[in-house]
Amino acid sequence: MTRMLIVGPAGSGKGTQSKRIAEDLGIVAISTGDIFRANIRGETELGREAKTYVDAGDLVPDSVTNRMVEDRLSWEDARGGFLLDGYPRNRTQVVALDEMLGRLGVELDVVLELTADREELTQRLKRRAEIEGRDDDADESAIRRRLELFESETAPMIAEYESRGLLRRVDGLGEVDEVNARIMDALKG
Ligand code: B4P
Repeated sequence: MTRMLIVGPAGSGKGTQSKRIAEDLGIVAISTGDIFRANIRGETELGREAKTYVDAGDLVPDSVTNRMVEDRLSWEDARGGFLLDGYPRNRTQVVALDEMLGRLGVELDVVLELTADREELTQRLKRRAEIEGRDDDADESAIRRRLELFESETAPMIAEYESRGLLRRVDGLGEVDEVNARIMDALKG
């Protein structure tokens, strides 16, 4: 049974890799970004709440995000393990996740960080904008905002997991298969 997080800046390959890891390990991948986008497309109340933040590359307010994750983690399919993609992203969310896991009586096994340089990240997001048409990828200022927020809000939280001895850092540059092989090695180690 595995309970893990995947963290990294926008474009580092979190979404791409988390689907493959989850399939290999037989656990469910839960992406906060995917849940927001599905709700925006479905024009639900949550989607209406999240849209302006997601489009601008800002973080959706913690109260909304934390509630959504706690609900999702209570589903039956997360009992046997899970891979959280894109959550937590700041200190408040780390504290909230600790509390949620405490209530569920479980602990994290591993936090995987994917790294890549800013130039590569920006290129990947621009390429995806052409293919998938995501508003937050098409807008340069939203890309910049997401990368800045990663540095200011998310990087310090990764340091917290490192000090807990949970962090495995993997180079996200190269072909998708190559990165995946590095991840599987890091998870074995
Ligand atoms: P996310 O959905 O998490 O978006 P992201 O950071 O851009 O990562 P994503 O998973 O999509 O990209 P990936 O690196 O896999 O968040 C979107 C928004 O939702 C946030 O800005 C925020 O507004 C909101 N949000 C989400 N979580 C939140 C939270 N916890 N709190 C508050 N708000 C939250 O891949 C990028 C591209 O690179 C893909 O096109 C892929 O094909 C390509 N790629 C991947 N690996 C590659 C490789 N090895 N080589 C070449 N290209 C590769």
